[in-house]
Amino acid sequence: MTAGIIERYAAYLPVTSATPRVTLGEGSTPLVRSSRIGPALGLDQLYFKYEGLNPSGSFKDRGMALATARAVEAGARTLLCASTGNTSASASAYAARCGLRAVVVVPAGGVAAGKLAQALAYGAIILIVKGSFDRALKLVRQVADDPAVALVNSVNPYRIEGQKTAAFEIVEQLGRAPAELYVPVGNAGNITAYWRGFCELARRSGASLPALHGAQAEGAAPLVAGRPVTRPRTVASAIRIGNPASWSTAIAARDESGGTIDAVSDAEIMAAHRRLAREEGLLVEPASAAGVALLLKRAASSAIGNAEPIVCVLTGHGLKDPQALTRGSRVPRAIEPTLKALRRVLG
Ligand code: AN7
Repeated sequence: MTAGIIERYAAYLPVTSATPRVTLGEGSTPLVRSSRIGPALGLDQLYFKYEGLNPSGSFKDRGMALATARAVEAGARTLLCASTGNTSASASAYAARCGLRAVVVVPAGGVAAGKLAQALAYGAIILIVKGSFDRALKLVRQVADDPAVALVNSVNPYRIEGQKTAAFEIVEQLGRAPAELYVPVGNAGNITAYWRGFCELARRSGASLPALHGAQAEGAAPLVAGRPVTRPRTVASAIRIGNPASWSTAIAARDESGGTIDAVSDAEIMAAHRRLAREEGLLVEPASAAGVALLLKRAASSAIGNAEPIVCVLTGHGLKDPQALTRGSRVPRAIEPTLKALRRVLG
């Protein structure tokens, strides 16, 4: 049996022996060495942390396992969140697991089909609001005083604590800390959590610290602009966020690590998305390609030098957003089931 993140990392998490070991088998995701993108960039040690292989298909499951466990321990009956999709899918899954109710608040027209389907299938109550993710988050944050309702957005400190285990795993898998880590940034909980995880390891075992490079979409890049974006726009719906909750900790992660937070265009995101699928066999949703797009951009301007190993975090699975996978492709027509027709294709 695969132990979940609470069981594996209890010593480094805010849990006691009384905290339920809630798990769907999250974490323990593969660190896949690049086979073609790395060599094309002259990078020998480029890796992808494939977080899309978590139980609900995104990195959110790490923090959600812990947030759910602590909610159960505190006697909550409902998990509440605002979401661009993956948090809602994850909260819905863990709520189902524990016999809790999930109430997820999502922006109208702002969630990829697979994620909405997940929340429905897991039995969540879905509230579609006329407004952005930022409005939805502002709304749910107002329900802070009801002990029966646990808010499980990354403003919940257990989300960040659970999520930091991804940094622990990367160091275990590499046998050292990477020199650089690339991660997409939306509400900025993930970059915050990685930095906390790496810093804790450095204190505990003297591991070195990576430079963190956060990628925002050009049309939704408040941390790059230095001010909130009222109408965030990008093909990468997961990171269509204009006013990140973990703003100051993301900036601290950037500055303390000697990294960057930079914007990539939708075209760059979709080009990276395509290369991951076609050159690596790694299917991700558009937001997850943003970190790789930033790596490609920095490599093109020779900003990387010989910093290795490099890890790109692939945050969500490609099947989350089937529409994005088939953009610009033609679905093939049916052929006769004859050898002749097959040979015509094989050449
Ligand atoms: C695939 O689900 O905000 O910077 O509500 O789904 O920690 O927000 C999702 C974010 C990156 C950005 N990649 O992470 C939500 C939500 C994927 C994501 C991010 C998200 P944060």
